[in-house]
Amino acid sequence: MKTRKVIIDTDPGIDDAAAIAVMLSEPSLDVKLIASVSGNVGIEHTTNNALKLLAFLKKDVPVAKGAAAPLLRDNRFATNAHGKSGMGGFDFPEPKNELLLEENAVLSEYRTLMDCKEKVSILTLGPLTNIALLILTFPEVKGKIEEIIMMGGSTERGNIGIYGEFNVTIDPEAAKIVFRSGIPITMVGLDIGRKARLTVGDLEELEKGGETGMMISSLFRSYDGGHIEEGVKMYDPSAAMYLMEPELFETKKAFVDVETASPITMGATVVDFDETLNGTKNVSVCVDVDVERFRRRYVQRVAEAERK
Ligand SMILES: [Ca+2]
Repeated sequence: MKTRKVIIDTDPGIDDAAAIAVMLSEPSLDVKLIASVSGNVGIEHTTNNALKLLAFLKKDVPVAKGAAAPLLRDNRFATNAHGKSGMGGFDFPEPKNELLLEENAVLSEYRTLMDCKEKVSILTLGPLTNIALLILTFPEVKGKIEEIIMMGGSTERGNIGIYGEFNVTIDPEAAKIVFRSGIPITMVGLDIGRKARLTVGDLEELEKGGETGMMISSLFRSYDGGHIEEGVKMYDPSAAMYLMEPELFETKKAFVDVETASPITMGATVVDFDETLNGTKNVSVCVDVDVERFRRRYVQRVAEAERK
């Protein structure tokens, strides 16, 4: 079977866990590395959460610890949505510490990219600090990256500012470096995750499917203070699903850049579909998702994960 090589750069995080769980059971994917980054919670927690999740899923993927803070700015955590440790709401087994590499995320990503014969796709589920450092430190990796699929940004409004989405706004300079890198990028933004919602009925389906479904449902039931009546917004899982089933999504090319100066629109992704700013179209932007099929496929994938 053809395997597509993938690096996941992530700040687990409840929805990160829900994304990673379905990716590690997808037979066409070969996840070579999970790199942690500071974001939803601090770097010790995000790294530990990745190791706990792998212990729970019984999967052996190397984990590399990444950046402890954004390039220029102070950390701002999302403990209101994800809890103090980032993955509260479920009792995970002890972290699988033997999977933690000695080298940091930037070096580990570099080595993984250079050691693979084929190009590698990178899925980013957190701030882009590691990826910015990677492409500045080792520009030769650009030719080894198939594409970057990013949960980040928004074509509409934000969740940490009026227009600022969390992952981009936490480290806007890093995001700007990545958007300007010339590497093919697909942006799965906040507006897609807000549309692709699981219902309470879907969570009940997940619970019937087995332990992985129970874990994901428990996390989501504690997510964002537990407000699930309007559905669970699937931010990181949308980016993961795009990687595995792009046909569920509609994309449109645009010039995308990041606001890094204005205090009132800090971190806003400026998504120019119409060449107003005369920028080169550098990003394939997700503009729609087939919500019914997305929900069905996600729930199916979690049930399948149980058997792998
Ligand atoms: Ca995340």
